[in-house]
Parts: sequence; C-alpha cells; structure tokens
Amino acid sequence: MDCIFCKIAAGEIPSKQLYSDETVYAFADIDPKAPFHALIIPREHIGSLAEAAGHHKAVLGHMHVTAAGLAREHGLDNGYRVVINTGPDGGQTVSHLHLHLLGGRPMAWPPG
Ligand code: DGP
Repeated sequence: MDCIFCKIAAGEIPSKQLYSDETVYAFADIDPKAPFHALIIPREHIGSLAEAAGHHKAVLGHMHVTAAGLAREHGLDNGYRVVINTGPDGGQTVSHLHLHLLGGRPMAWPPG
C-alpha cells in the first residue's frame, strides 16, 4: 500500500520521532500550526476515523493516552488541543488515521 504515514511509521521516510511503541508512532508535523504540533498515528493502517470499528477501541485509546503523555512531557501545562480531521469536509489530507496534538499557544474556537 502506498501510504506516506505507513512509510513514516516503518522508518522508510524520515521524521522527527517523538514517541514510538508497538502500537503507535508519534512525530513532528512537517507544517506545524502551533509551537508544538505532533501527529500520533496507529502502526496499523486505518484510513480515517470514519473506518473505526469495535476492534479499534484499544488503539484509539492508546493514541489519546499517548497524546496526554506527550503533552505532559513537552510542558503543555496550560492546555492543548487534539484534533482528528476526518474526510474531505473534515480537512483530512492524508488517508491514514492521525491525531493532531497542538499546543504552546491559545486556540481559537470554532475552528475554520
Ligand atoms: P490532515 O490535514 O489532518 O490530514 O493532516 C495531515 C498532516 O500531515 C499535515 O498537518 C501535514 C502533515 N504531513 C503531511 N506529510 C507529511 C510528511 O511527510 N512528514 C510529516 N512530518 N508530516 C507530514
């Protein structure tokens, strides 16, 4: 499968690793939208949150717990935002499920 995030998780495309284990991989976004902007992806290829099913509950929880750990590790003590863009209307541009972790500045609401 020709998936850029699968290749990043496999180390075939370089990235700035922030966290790695057997289930997820986290790395710095190439085009950061905040002083701290990480992407957390499952190693398993899941196209988007729209494909989530019962057997994905553990990996989805793992992604969120990883986000909270990274936020603590990187001192995002004043808060942060997690985002999962989903599908064309959601602004998803890479078809491999990914959680954005953004911090280091106040976030506006609603998002654009
Ligand atoms: P989204 O729009 O939610 O699908 O976000 C995709 C993000 O992925 C976007 O913020 C830019 C980032 N991105 C795309 N290609 C690469 C890459 O090759 N390396 C890294 N580090 N980030 C990438």
